[in-house]
Amino acid sequence: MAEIRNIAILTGAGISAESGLRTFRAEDGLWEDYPIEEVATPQGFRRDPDLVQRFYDARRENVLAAQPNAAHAALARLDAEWAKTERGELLIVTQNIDDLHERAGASRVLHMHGEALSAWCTACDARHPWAGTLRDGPPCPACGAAALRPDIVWFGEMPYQMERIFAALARADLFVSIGTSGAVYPAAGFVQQAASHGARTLELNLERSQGSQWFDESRLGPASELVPAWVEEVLET
Ligand code: BJW
Repeated sequence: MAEIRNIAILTGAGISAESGLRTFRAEDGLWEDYPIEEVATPQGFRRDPDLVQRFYDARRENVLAAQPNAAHAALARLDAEWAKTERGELLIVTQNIDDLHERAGASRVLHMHGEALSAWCTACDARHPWAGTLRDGPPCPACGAAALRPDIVWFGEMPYQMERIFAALARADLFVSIGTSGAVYPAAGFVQQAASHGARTLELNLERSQGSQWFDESRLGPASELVPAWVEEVLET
């Protein structure tokens, strides 16, 4: 195996499933109860802000009640060990809006689809840490306007920090995708981006994702088992 220096990791809802947070596209997934176009688009928010605020108020509560699992802990360990050895860069790009990577102790985490525990003021553009509800229209702590929305990237909106992500993918020797279905772009295209720059690509998932054919290797099983085993392997190289 070629020497691994730079690692880019993409995580999705599957890594938090064993922490009790629902995924989106499973038979019992979130989109079964809440149509995507109603709760995860700017048009849906304009049509029925109360429904969307209630949906994310409930998601925020679930996030606060959840605890990191063994997969989050293993990635946090890898993050810390990789920094200590100074072998190269590491970035965890998560599509998840929960803060379980951070609570497990990871520090190099980028939330490309936003964060449940953040509110964004559409009047003054300020962002605020937010643990409470938004459905009652609280004032923005910066400008006072009742214009706070969840700090979430909905369909048709630009995911956060794409330049930083593409730079990390271009430098990666190893790209690992964990617990994501590969149904949503641009994240679904990261495997091809990384491979086009020469990275080895690995997916860790309960079942094959939609883009499984693009990976050099797929390992199937629960993240709480696959991720700690893979981290152990990488740290031994
Ligand atoms: C386990 C497990 C266990 C379970 N262990 N594994 C036509 C073609 C191509 C693209 C488009 C198109 N029409 C529109 C688009 C673009 C659109 C898009 O991709 N649409 C698709 C539906 C086709 N994308 C966008 O609009 C994005 N913006 C954009 O593209 O801007 C333009 C741009 C241009 C150029 C460069 C960059 C940008 C924005 C997407 C926003 C997504 N937002 C959401 C909701 C907000 C967050 C929230 O509420 O939480 O983000 S949608 C939802 O899906 C959420 C997730 O982050 C995202 C991905 O889901 P994920 O994580 O993969 O979950 P699941 O449920 O799908 O899969 C779980 C997986 O885990 C499964 O595989 C299980 O097997 C596995 N699993 N238990 C291991 N224990």
